[in-house]
Amino acid sequence: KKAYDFREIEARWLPFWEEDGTFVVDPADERPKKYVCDMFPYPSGDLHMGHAEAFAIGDVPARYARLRGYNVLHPIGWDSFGLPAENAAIKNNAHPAEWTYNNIETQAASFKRYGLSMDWTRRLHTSDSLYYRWTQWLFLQFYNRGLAYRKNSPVNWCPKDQTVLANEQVVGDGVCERCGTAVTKKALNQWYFKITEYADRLLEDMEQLEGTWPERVLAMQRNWIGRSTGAEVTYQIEGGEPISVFTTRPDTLYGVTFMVVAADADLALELVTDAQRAELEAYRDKLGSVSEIERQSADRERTGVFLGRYAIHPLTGEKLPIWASDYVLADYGTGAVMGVPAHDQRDLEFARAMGISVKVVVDTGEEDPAETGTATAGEGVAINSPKWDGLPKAEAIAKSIEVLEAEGLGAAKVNYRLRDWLLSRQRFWGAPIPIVHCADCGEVPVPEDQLPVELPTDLRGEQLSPKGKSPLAGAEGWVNVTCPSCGGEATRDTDTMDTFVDSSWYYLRYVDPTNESEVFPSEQVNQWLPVDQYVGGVEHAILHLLYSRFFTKVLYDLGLVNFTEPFKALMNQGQVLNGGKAMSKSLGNGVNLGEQLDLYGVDAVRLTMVFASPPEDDVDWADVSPSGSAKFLARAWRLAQDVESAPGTDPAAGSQALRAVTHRTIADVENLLEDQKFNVLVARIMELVNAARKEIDSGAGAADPAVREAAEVAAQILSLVAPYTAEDMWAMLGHQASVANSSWPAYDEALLVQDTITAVVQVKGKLRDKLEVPADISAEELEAQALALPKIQKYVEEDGGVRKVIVRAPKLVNVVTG
Ligand code: ANZ
Ligand code: ZN
Repeated sequence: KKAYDFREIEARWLPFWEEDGTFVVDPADERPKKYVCDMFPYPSGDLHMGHAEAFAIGDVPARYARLRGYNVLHPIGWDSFGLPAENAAIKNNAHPAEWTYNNIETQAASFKRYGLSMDWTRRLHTSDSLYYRWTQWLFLQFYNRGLAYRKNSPVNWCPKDQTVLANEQVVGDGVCERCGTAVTKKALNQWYFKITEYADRLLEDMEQLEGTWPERVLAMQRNWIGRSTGAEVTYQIEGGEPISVFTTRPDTLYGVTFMVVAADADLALELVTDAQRAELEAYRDKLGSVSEIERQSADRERTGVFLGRYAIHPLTGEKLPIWASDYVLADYGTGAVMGVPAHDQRDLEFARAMGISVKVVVDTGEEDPAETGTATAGEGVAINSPKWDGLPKAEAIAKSIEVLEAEGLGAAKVNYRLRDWLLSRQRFWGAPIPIVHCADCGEVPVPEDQLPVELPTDLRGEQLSPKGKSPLAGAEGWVNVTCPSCGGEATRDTDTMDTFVDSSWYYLRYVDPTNESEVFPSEQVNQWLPVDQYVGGVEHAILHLLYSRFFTKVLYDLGLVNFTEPFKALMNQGQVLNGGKAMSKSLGNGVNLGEQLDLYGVDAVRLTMVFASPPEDDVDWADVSPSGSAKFLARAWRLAQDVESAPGTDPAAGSQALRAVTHRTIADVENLLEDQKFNVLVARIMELVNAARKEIDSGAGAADPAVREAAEVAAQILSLVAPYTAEDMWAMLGHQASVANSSWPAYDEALLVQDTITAVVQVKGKLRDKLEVPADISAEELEAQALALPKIQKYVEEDGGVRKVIVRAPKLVNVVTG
């Protein structure tokens, strides 16, 4: 008999799937639809262990849905714009397209080898003009609705990448998400999407995701949107225009002893007196290099400049000194804060540093903050607050708002931490922003019939290096155009879009990726979407997922889709570690995926990934055994090989014990798939294979029809994780078509109730032991099992051996001795 040879098996089945079109969606297929989507890859080099894990996991629900009779869409594409291609092009004096499409081909070959159940005919690349033409078209729809606009303001700037960054791309303690360089601020004219207009809907619609998205992702989104309720209060300024502040604690109004404005905001310049101007400017000069997170951090030394001006307390008429400091952010609330040192820690630190008085207006039962240095921010009762003295916090807040509104001093207000999405980048390898700037007409959208605005193909190497403005500005032939509106001289916008714009809508495009006449066919999109199962890393918990949710809502408002959330269910796979640490070049603990595949085979690597832990947990490659997986696969495969020649007869005629295991396995695996416990599922196939092997060895051999049944079920379940081996088993078992398109085995309810009963075993009429046996056990079998019990053997021996055995199956055995 031939041995299990994964190389030979892979070489046979890979071309089969391709020729068979096993995973290609048939548009005429009328069965119910399921859309399983993996977050698409970025084409950096070849596939790595992280891809191997994520895609092995994502293939499980896709293949399961297929077996359950759904018409499954499981597509793949590439997120192929972005900086690394540009950096490679600069280094190699090439065009970013070369690096990008070479890598895509390499990855595509690896993905195919990996045996994923994907429809390769729907492949897309966001850097194809066929795709980005529609990214540009979408930008124009946003623009026409007033959801895309340009403004000049201080933005996050990465000095290394020489480009702006969205707030979401500033991570850790204020560094560039991509290169780790400390992010600075720079005043620039940039394009934004008005995501803030959707803040409430982004929050409310999370209701649809409750229970099907990981709770921590929802929490991160909620926190990022950061809804705060409170009040806006207006202060009169001596010798100046009134200013408003946002506060979550209007009940502390009587405790205000100063005001602070963001030092980097224009407001500071407007308020400062001539005498203080030089000091303020010196302070502002130092600010540029300090990150926002650092500025806000609790243990930072409080610094600031007195502006020489005073605000008037709206209720008491007291004079409040106005300061500028870096702990107040220019773009949150109104960029100005009422300082309540007794009840806000940062205000307290500032007041103590500047010698400003502290006034307690809430009695929390704690000691005086001015002495302890700890602000009392918790529950308490209002004191020293004539208009709401004695009220507990919540009531005091309500009352204070009532007073403010009645006296025209302020109003209730909701604030969001969420900022508009800064989408323009001063980089080359992205979708050009389809706007033309004309001296006479201003901003002019490129007419839709002139899309795409294609990237020039002649810029290479050094011409792409970052110079603080887009390399596109240097392509004169490209930049200079006639104004679509007046026909006069005009220039193209030279910025490109953040790649997160590309990835905010690709899952819609998979429905019809080569469509040249529309962004997507709404009717079909409404049939396929929302995506039933989305799979990807938790690193996208905010950025990509928030942006995609925003896009979907805008598309809904545009009447292009009939749903408001793009991803019905979300699964976040863990990371692949090695020795407890993320694999990385610097640690030298990287594992090469290609080598693992060569060594153990695709199925063994896939099985190892799925078996190692529940999908959402990390996999530590140092703790797993791909060679163990390979051995198991060989064992499973041999099972089919042994059964191969045996005739297929009614399994009901076979071993009932094995049938019970098989059917229990099917039923349990259904639940495990439902609960996404894919690792336990692998353990259950192993048990099934072992039970079948035992039956071959001890029972009626491979000819037992129950063994064939077990082998078939094992192949079908195994096809979810180890498709090559499963396919080969299925063929050996005599099937013509792919196991992937067989149907999920139905379990027999009657076989699940394992009717057992407790039999008592007596020696000379005395109870000596008990036995758990099937209710339909035969008298012979019961007698044999009873006599085999060690305790019984001991008594029998002491009493002079067996004289006679009385059996009342299934309940009683009495051994008469002597
Ligand atoms: C007075 C006060 C008293 C405050 C008190 C808090 C406690 P969240 O929850 O994040 O919305 N604040 C307002 N605008 C700010 C800005 N641009 N930069 C820094 N801080 C700002 O926080 C709102 C609170 O943060 C506001 O309520 C304000 O301080 C401060 F016992 O006003 B509070
Ligand atoms: Zn014009």
